[in-house]
Amino acid sequence: MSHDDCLFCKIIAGEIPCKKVYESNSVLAFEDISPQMPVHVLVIPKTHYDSLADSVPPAVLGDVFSAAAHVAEMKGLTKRGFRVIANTNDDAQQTVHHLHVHVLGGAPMNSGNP
Ligand code: DGP
Repeated sequence: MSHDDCLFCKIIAGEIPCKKVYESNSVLAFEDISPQMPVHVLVIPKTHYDSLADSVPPAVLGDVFSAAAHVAEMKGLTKRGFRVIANTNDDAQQTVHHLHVHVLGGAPMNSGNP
């Protein structure tokens, strides 16, 4: 189900452009518009869920995390390592309320990185 006022639903619908990295029947991965690391890709389910706290079916989470691992491999991050982060609701400063994970890597990280 798509939400009319959701930015990421608009990206999925092709109404807003993105730099696509990977796509399957159930997920889309694209470059973050404001990268915080040399590699910063967002992976989103094509079905709208507000966040990780939105009773997301395990199959959807599996597809999202499998795609995150695939994107990390595509970007050459597997050997050196990478982070997968899901900011969830206000305390975590989630700004786009469509479930997404950030795939971050390409340089050493510490606690100061996202
Ligand atoms: P979060 O804080 O976890 O909700 O992260 C949302 C991310 O979405 C943030 O890193 C910036 C990114 N973003 C926001 N608007 C756009 C957009 O229009 N296109 C792309 N590619 N990324 C966006």
